[in-house]
Amino acid sequence: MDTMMLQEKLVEKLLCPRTRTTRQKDKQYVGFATLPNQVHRKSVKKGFDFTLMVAGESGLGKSTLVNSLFLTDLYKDRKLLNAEERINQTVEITKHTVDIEEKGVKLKLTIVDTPGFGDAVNNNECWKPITDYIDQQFEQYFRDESGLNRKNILDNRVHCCLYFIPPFGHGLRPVDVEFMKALHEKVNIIPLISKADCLTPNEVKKLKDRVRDEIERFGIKVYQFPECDSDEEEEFKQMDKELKECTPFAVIGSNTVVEARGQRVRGRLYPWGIVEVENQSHCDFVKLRNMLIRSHMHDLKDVTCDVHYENYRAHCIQEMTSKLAQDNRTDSPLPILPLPTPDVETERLIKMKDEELKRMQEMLEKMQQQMHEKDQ
Ligand SMILES: Nc1nc2c(ncn2[C@@H]2O[C@H](COP(=O)(O)OP(=O)(O)OP(=O)(O)O)[C@@H](O)[C@H]2O)c(=O)[nH]1
Ligand SMILES: [Mg+2]
Repeated sequence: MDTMMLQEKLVEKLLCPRTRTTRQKDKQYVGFATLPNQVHRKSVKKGFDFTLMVAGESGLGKSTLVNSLFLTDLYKDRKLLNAEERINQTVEITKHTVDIEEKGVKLKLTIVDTPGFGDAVNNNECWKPITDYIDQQFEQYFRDESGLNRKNILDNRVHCCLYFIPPFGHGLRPVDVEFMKALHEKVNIIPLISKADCLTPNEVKKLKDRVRDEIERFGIKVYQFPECDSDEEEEFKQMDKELKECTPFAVIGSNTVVEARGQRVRGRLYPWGIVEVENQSHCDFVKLRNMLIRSHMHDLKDVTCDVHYENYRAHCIQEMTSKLAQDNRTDSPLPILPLPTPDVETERLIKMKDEELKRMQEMLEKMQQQMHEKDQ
């Protein structure tokens, strides 16, 4: 070995004694096995977000329930309206955001509370402000996604809508059917039987059966719980089965804490006893909360993104392309004037836009082809 080589070896050893071993290791171990951890760490650091909407007739306990759901007083500044003000109340959608942290995991929860319908004499198209709101969020996302700054998009799309059914009737009313049908292509609907403390267990069962039948009969597409994998543990399978059988969840809400069995619990105090919101033999509140937060949040977000938003996007692209085709067909009566030469930056932006449009066009063609294949 000549002096040059010896010197090189010495320098390598002195400067980075661990380099060789690391390199040798790298040969057998690329390191991507840590990717799930990295993704997990990144999302934990960034936090999770979820947008939940409530809808249904006025006075069914929507605001009370969302307040009970996340153990936060969303409405501490709420001013109670007197009867006169209630009559004049206009439909106004309010958005509350709460940051919840549990064991270092952050959740940014957005609640979209919609004042209930039924206050106005004419309830025709009472779902319109709600469908418009959902569409606006899709539109905003679509704009941001097609724009140039795609990195920091604020996602305000509604991931789930809890639809409140009154406990008093004999099932769904025509307005419930119409309302849910107006929403079902746009958002994941989870129907709830509200104020379940008004019903006996037998009545709850009867009403649930009836609502389930009617949902099927009227072709309302409510959120479908995903099938449980066959290799899941028995306990998990059982829980999943119980959850599905429990729908539509019968819920009770309360913003007051009462004393029951020597403990302070969220409940409603009546002259004949106490109904506890979180007692599983009193209502399905805990099942609903677990489902939303623990087990199905990701699926609700995935369905929003992959089904509802994709439908919206495909519709938009279709409209854009047909407008483009129409514009191309109409002969321009204007004389063609020489255009000023765009600068480099403008040219770059135009090129990017063109590529984006081309990608959309290709996607649209692919979707149309898939739809065509499905129809055959
Ligand atoms: N019995 C019973 N009453 C409830 C329940 N949840 C709420 N309430 C009561 O029902 C009334 C209306 O509750 P809200 O939460 O304001 O109803 P809402 O659906 O938000 O009403 P709007 O905002 O007008 O659409 C209040 O007096 C609540 O205390 C429940 O589970 N059972
Ligand atoms: Mg309310």
